[in-house]
Amino acid sequence: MEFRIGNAKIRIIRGDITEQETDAIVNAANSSLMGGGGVDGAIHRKGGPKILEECKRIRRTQWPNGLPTGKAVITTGGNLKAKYVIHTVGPVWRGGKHGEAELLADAYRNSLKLAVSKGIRTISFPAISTGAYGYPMEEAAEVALKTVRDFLEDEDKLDEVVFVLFTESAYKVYERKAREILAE
Ligand code: AR6
Repeated sequence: MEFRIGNAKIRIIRGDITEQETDAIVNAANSSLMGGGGVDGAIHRKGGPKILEECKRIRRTQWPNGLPTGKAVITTGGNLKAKYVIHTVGPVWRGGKHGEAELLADAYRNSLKLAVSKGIRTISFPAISTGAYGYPMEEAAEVALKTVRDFLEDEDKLDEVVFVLFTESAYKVYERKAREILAE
């Protein structure tokens, strides 16, 4: 499924983010930047040790106490097809009244800003926070789609944003929400 916002394309696909050939893929990391399960585990496994080395350097030099929720940093893509990995930390779902939506929007927005600042033109996102962090898929999809749409409306330096959904059910939720949110 495909939408156009200004000069940019938004694509929604079912797949594995580690297989994407966009300039960058986004990692749903945790504050430690030392890896984990889900998307994070898959990226480090397939991307190889260079990614972790750079994450360690970022911890030493930039974020000694860990990357705060909603912020983003960038490393090499190592052995991945994508040249870069942008690591961001989504919020843990605590019922929805603890600023989760704003923090999730920050994670998307700061990833996009960092991409533009590095000259990246195509980027893939997983459904940040919707696995181990428990964010409900419907609410997360709404935040993701609206934040990316608003960003692309003000910015012409990105050509393509891909939402990569791992399961059929997640794909279906995004598809339905995208028809509401992205269709003119
Ligand atoms: N490609 C695309 N999507 C995937 C993939 C994949 N290869 N694998 C899982 N998903 P999660 P979070 C989906 O748990 O909720 C890690 O341990 C998955 O179905 O990866 O932000 C980190 O280290 C779900 O919809 O990220 C953190 O500690 C979505 O990706 C913590 O989990 C996100 O699930 C972050 O939790």
